[in-house]
Amino acid sequence: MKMSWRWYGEGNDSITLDHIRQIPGMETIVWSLHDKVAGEVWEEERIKEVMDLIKSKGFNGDVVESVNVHDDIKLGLPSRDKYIDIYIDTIKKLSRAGVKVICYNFMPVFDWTRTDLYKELPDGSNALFYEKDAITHDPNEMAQRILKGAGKFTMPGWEPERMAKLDELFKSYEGITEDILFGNLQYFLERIIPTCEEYDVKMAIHPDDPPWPIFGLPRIIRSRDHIKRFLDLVDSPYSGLTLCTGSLGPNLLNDIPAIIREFHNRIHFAHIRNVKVFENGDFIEVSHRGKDGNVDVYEVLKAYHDNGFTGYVRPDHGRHLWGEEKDCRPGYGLYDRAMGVMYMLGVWDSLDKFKAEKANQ
Ligand code: DNO
Ligand code: MN
Repeated sequence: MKMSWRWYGEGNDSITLDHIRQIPGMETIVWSLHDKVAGEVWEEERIKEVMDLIKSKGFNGDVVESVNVHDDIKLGLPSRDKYIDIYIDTIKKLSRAGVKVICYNFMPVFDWTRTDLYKELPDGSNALFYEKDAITHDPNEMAQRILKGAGKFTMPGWEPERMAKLDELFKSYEGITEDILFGNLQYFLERIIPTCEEYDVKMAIHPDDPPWPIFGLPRIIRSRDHIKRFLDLVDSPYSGLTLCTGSLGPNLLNDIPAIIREFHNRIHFAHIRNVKVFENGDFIEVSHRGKDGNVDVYEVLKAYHDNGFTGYVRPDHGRHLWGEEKDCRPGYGLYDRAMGVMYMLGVWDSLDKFKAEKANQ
């Protein structure tokens, strides 16, 4: 596996490339042009600028998270072709700059959804929290809560301009069922995957977070069966997965190690994060240590290791520690994610050793 770190860019992240350089084992910076809204053209010079900066610090910039998909594509509107053409243009430009994997999602309206960005844990740290009952309220209220919590940072999927038009957006999704959304996703993939094959860029869809429908909106990447249905839409290795344990984890019926073992050939990017699920269905993000939550991170890593996984992996969200929430993006502080990296490397190195010892016996 290749260890990676999501970085929001110069001046847009409290963490610098110089900080990231000091985390052991770090090879890849996961980046994006975060000022671009879905459907906007990405200029070649801007791409080169970021890639040059990343390389100047000794990393590669192989993974982009995300190139966001315009709502018209998800809705299947006639204007989708124009936006798909722009998407294809971006894939070609990213390929020319050396990018290997593009992470994206197909969640209607919202990206990951939480009801509280700073819920205190018993040890005094705080983390992203999802309260099941709070979500039945007005989505506008939810959006305001998130925007307020994010402070000076704009969060992908929660852009204030989009949130201002929330009622309109919700209206346009009326009547969009799971089947229709799958159909629109298939249309998108059938148009882009030939370019991905030609330009050697792998697409990696991110699961829906949380893994169930919210506010009456369908969510289609949320279980083993949904993933299977997705992979069958376009049966090419270039149409693959970002397997996010924190997104699938809140549904305890999702056997994540089994999903990894079944679909490892199509997983290009692994997001690893732990969640603690409460009896009433609420959940909170916790440390990467398996024992701290409901995701057995050891078994997750073992499933990858047993299958010789060589893709990219990153710590996903982390808790906010030692007061860092005052100046970091929600879920994207330095300390907990850095400890998560060390936990994962520790498990991985041990698995390597066990394997070597076994081979020598
Ligand atoms: C949380 C994050 C997501 C992810 C997007 C990809 O799990 O990994 O916000 O970046 O859904 O498009
Ligand atoms: Mn994720």
